[in-house]
Amino acid sequence: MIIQVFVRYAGTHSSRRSLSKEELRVLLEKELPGFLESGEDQDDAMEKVFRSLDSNEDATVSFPEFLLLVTELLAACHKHFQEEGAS
Ligand SMILES: [Ca+2]
Repeated sequence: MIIQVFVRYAGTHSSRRSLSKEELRVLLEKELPGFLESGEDQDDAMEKVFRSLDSNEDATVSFPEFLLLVTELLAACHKHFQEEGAS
């Protein structure tokens, strides 16, 4: 499922095997509404997310780089549910 999401958005421009900054933005907006705060800070937030994911600094996010985001999100969700269960 994660692969399908990646391929669907990666294929809209340029290379099908990586996400440009614009493709990542669209993916986050469509699949994770609320992940990026709306408003003036959105560009900054997007820039930070993109740079933190693009570890080899080639200005695209490859699938392994994208998985880092997914891993972080899953870890955050898991932590959230653990805390809910503990209270
Ligand atoms: Ca990269």
